[in-house]
Amino acid sequence: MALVVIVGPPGSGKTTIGRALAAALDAPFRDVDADIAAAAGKPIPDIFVDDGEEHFRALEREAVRRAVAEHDGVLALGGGAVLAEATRKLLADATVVHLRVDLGEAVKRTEIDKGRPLLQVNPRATLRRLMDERLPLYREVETFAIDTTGRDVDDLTAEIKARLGIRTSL
Ligand code: SKM
Repeated sequence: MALVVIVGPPGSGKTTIGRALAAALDAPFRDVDADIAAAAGKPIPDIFVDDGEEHFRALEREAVRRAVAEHDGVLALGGGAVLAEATRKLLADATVVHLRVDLGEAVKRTEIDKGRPLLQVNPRATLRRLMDERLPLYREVETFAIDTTGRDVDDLTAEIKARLGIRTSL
């Protein structure tokens, strides 16, 4: 069994790069945000509006716990999943790829996406705060980090695959 977990701030490319990495490894891809929306029967912005962020975080902790237990392959977490100490503990023994990105590029990559409830108001300032607050948490769980700023998906995928080769038999 081999699991590769992808973490990083909004706009770091977790879903895009995670999907490409899974294809390159010939392994299944799973996205915890998609799991949460499917289980709730509604999109994530609706969960935030109807039930609040705290409820979303509880759903997220459970979805991560389940996915880590079940999944073989590449698993992308939501940008805020590492806020939960229980989740960080769960990742202590996993292979975790931390995707980094500059603030300017994260703003560009996320600005047209209405599916990001935390970034609807003042996205640049919000992203800066989230990235500052969360960087130590991503670092705590990472096996290695890779900066995605200005790099294309194929190039990143090849580098991650090469670095994983040392650590996993996937
Ligand atoms: O999990 C979703 C949700 O919109 C919250 C979030 C965050 O806290 O950065 C990121 C997304 O992946």
